[in-house]
Amino acid sequence: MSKRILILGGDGFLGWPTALNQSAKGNEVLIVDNYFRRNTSDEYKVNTLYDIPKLDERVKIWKQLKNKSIQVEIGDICDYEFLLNCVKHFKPDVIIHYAEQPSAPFSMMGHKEASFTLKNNLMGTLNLIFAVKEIDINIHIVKLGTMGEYGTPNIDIEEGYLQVEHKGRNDKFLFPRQAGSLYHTTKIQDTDLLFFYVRVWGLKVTDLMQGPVYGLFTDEMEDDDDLLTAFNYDEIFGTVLNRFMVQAVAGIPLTIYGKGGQTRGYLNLLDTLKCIDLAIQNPPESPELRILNQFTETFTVNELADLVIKSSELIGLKTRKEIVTNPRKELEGHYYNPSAKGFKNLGLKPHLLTEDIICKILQKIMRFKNKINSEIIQPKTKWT
Ligand code: USQ
Repeated sequence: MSKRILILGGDGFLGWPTALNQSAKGNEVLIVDNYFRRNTSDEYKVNTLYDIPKLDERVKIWKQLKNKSIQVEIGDICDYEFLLNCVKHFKPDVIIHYAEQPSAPFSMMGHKEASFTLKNNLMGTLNLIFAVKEIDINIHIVKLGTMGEYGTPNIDIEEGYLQVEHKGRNDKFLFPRQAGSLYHTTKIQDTDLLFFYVRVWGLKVTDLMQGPVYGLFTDEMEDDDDLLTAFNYDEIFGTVLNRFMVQAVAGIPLTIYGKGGQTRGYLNLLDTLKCIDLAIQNPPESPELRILNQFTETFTVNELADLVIKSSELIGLKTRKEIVTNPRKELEGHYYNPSAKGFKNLGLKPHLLTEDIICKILQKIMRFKNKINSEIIQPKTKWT
């Protein structure tokens, strides 16, 4: 049965492909976005790999190609009346919340960026909670959290919760969290807000602890370049593997921050779409903060760089690693063993990272090689 899906932040790297994917599946989609990423990319001169048309134009192209409509509302979810009206009129079954400032480096640039990140992320989440309470408490909130909420503890990372035995007694708590940036801290605070209102009002929430996402391909974006999603490779908004692939194409050495032993859980953009769909298909039946870890495999930064170098060679590109002083404050070698059973149990069949996949993405990036701005690659934003 078709569902009504409201996507907050539907113009972004993940929001746009999610909108197309859910529309292709026959669901009714409304995108809400305030163009934060486009405006900020312009302001900080860190533009995406290629220009993308605005949403009204992109949904027209989608309609022409697939005869499916996607609705669009441009506005800021920190404006409560605006968000409330969107929820009231669209009557969603599910709200997917991507509408946050998503960059760790951005949040560490200075007071202006830190306070924006804090206000934007927490106020957006609070407004969403109140809008759901006011319109329909049964709306399923699918919230994008991050694996970075857990940090890099020296024990196995469970999915959301930890059973603790203390002085002969037992209880279940949210897994201890230790963020590595102000951005990650706001995600922890989002989780706390959601957990509080699940307990007092009975919300139904799926909080997805997602690792860094890579990729550029989804079935729905293949027919027209104007349907491609925003692709950042700069030091502020680009994530590590996407950055390495652009660096390989541009012939710039791969920027390893410090020792390169930092381990994270990664996933292909295709698997993000599948995880979101599995979350939508399997809502919590009663009030719950359900937490799922959303990644498919773990790599160190060095392992990622080696894979990119090997894959580049296969298509005649030459690149190498270069150690740069780590601009961040983080462990550069550590234990990392997170669980990811939840999505496996729901039926996720991952697209694992192979040389073949990297070559395909590299070849796509090569089409835009002359647009790469090498000025925006080296890290400038320092944690301390
Ligand atoms: N790194 C490098 N070289 C680079 C860029 C990054 O060595 O050129 C290292 C970083 O120091 C870090 C690791 O690669 O140890 C991952 O960095 P990243 O920029 O790919 O990821 P991060 O800043 O943690 O944030 C990204 C997304 C964020 C999401 C998060 C998931 O921007 O929205 O929440 O990945 S996670 O990392 O699991 O918290």
